[in-house]
Amino acid sequence: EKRLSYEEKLEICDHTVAQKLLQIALEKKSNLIVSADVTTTKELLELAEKVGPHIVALKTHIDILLDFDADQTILPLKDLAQKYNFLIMEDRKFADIGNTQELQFAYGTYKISNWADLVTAQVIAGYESLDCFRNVGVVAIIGMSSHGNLTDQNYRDEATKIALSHPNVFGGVSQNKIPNELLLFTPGVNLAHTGDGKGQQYNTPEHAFTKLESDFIIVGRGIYKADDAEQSALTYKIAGWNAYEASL
Ligand code: UP6
Repeated sequence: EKRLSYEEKLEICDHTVAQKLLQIALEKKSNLIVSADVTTTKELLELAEKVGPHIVALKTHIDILLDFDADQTILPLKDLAQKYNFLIMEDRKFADIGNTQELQFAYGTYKISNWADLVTAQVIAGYESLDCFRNVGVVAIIGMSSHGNLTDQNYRDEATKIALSHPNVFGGVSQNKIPNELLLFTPGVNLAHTGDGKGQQYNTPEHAFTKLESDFIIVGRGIYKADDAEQSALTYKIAGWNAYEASL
């Protein structure tokens, strides 16, 4: 299979969230998603303000915030998303039966269904566990970046079948190629390090686009830990876009 451009992906990925991400990518000439793994609302909003112009989506782990408050956290974040034209991707990695996921998605402190444009979900609980994510786009966890993970080829093949067949799913997180009908999101990207001493394994944007034919890179510490997060976001944005163009 030939590596498809974002324009070509627009023709075959018809989920509305996939369409939005691809359109933003083309408008901003960016395939960068920043992982905002910070623990206060202030840091989250400051980061979003700095990197907003350069990204297609901001990825959150909303449950690591010490001071989450729907009005103080989500309303200003939504404003920034609109101002800078990016989507909000909650990296919840749901991994339970459908009924429990439905509750985790819409209830509790975070009420993710009220604000996330897309969420990540494991597919370990099977096809029907994904039925509850109706008003959102799902990125299925197909393969993980960490050392010693259990997502071997057989697991990934079975996970890919679920991702391809479920109408709520439009993409996958993986460190391997996935079919063209899905958008591929690749975390574990860092230009300065090969690991974090805690199992994370890093590759370069070139690896993601050329070897994996990825569509979007996800960068956390490479950007939010940098002295100048905005400059670093720009560096990864340019590296990601150049690597994408070189891979065509
Ligand atoms: N993430 C991975 N690997 C996966 C799936 N998700 O690293 O296989 C997520 C992590 C983190 C981000 O939960 O939020 O991507 C990577 O951050 P980093 O760039 O700081 O390592």
